[in-house]
Amino acid sequence: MSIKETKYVWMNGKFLRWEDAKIHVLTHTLHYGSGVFEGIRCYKTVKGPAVFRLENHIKRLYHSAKQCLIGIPYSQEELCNAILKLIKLNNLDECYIRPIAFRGYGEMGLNPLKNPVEVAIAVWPWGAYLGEESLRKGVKARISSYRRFPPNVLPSNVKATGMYLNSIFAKVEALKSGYDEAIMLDVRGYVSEGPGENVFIVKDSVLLTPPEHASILVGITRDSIIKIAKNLEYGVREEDITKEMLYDADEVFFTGTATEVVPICEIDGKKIGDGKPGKITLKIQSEYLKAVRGENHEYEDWLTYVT
Ligand code: PPE
Repeated sequence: MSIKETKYVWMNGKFLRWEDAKIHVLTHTLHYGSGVFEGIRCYKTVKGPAVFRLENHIKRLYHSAKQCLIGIPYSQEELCNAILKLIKLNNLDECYIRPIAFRGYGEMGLNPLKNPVEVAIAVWPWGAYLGEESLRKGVKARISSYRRFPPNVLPSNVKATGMYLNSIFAKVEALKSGYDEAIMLDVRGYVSEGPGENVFIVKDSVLLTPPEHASILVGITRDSIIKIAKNLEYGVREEDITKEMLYDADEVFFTGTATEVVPICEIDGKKIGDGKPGKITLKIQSEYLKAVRGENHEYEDWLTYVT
């Protein structure tokens, strides 16, 4: 699905027309994956558009930037305000928000430190990440032949552009072999995450999700789901999950900003539970979708209203 263009992009402190937000072909990050980014969603609510967990996402962007020695020349507050203003200028009710900080044009070679840091934010309407029917009907996943990189290769909790080649390999392999999405294991052989999603399993009404040491990006949706599940009085544990536990689970689902909450009905041709979206998954999905749209006051703190 091609990108739905909007009117303005924020770039290095200015609101530019969409078509003018351009970079040179020798931009450092294009060659070496040296940038950092975020994925955030804004939802329509009765009080106008609201950005979900904006501060948490911007905080993680600065965490990623610090790990990559990228000094973002704006405060977190300035970027938050730029996002809110950009949504307003583009007149959007609901959108995906993509801030990126990258190394621009200057020198070539692997030392990025002399290249200028550039920052851009784009917003556009982006529908269901795993397909329109994925939330209701669920998806089929395969265990990837690509492992998630261990911490002595790359830090999984840093959302850097170059990291996503690992995700792209896993994603394309899954699609080419007839599945909707991949599930990657860590180098120890325990379940890690999807190319752009965290994974949960449900067994005997308890939720399990891989811990930080399983080479995951510690998702903000994952954190929201843990809180929602606890409030619904389900047990939640962060612990290592084997492939066997995955196949044997009552329910399995993906979480992520773009994905939201998507049931996984089949893995490697094996049905999960009865092969239909699980009851607990759907309950949690519905609570999540209410929370992001401001329909559950318990989670009001997670919303930043555009107006
Ligand atoms: N793991 C990975 C590798 C990942 O990229 C994401 C988000 C998550 C887990 C879930 O994190 P969170 O969004 O904080 O719950 N992936 C983003 C980018 C996807 C893309 O294709 O681009 C997203 O969901 O916005």
